[in-house]
Amino acid sequence: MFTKAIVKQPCKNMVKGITQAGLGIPDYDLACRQHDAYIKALEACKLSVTILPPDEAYPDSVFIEDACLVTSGCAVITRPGAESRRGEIHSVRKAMAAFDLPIEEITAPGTLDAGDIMMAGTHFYVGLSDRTNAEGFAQLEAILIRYGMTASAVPLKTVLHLKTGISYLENNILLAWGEFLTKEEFSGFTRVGVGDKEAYAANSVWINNRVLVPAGYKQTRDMIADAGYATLEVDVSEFRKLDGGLSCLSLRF
Ligand code: CIR
Repeated sequence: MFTKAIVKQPCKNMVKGITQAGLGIPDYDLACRQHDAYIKALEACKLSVTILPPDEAYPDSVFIEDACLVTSGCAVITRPGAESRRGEIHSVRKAMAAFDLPIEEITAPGTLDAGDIMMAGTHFYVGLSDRTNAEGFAQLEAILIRYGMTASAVPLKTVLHLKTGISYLENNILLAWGEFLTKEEFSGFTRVGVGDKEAYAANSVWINNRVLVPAGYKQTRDMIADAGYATLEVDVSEFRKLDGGLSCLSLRF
């Protein structure tokens, strides 16, 4: 179970964030309202939410998940793969210091975006992507082993981040789209398959037996409900315009 979350408010410069979505420029005011509703959804899942102020120096900093992996044994400050995002780690490191967890760090030449990391119990699947390199993975694995956890690398083909296409819903259930429907390393899980039209909803978030699902993806929401979960829809259309999903908007621990 999770008890806490950390989020970072969107900054006006989010309109200059990195994107390949081709869905247009996000509406900042609407993004702020959606972010407020996202925080309420986390609170509805019984999380106590720490809200960090916006930082205009980093257009993508609202996607706080990429800057830190929080586990039960330690927090790992990452080294984001995109140059423009490297400095996002400073405010996250400062915020993490308020919690009672040892803080570890990924160093050069390693790169790691925590959106590439999927936690399944004490095992962590790590996507090797344009943002996360083999050195970043090796450093993370060495850290996790010291805390009694394990990791394995998953080379990615089509997605930005591992969790763009796959989410662990606990109870051995995976929500999976595209390349993740057939990958051998996930064959031991029950896979709930997301169709191409709803690919964005493959990034849904399990929190304390509820699952946050992006608004507007009815088929996926119904499949998650059929798997036995209470679902909570959250509209994140403005963050989707920057290739960001539901999980990217918070650290949960
Ligand atoms: C980026 O390209 O880095 C941001 N515009 C989106 C990051 C999304 N984060 C995630 O999937 N974990």
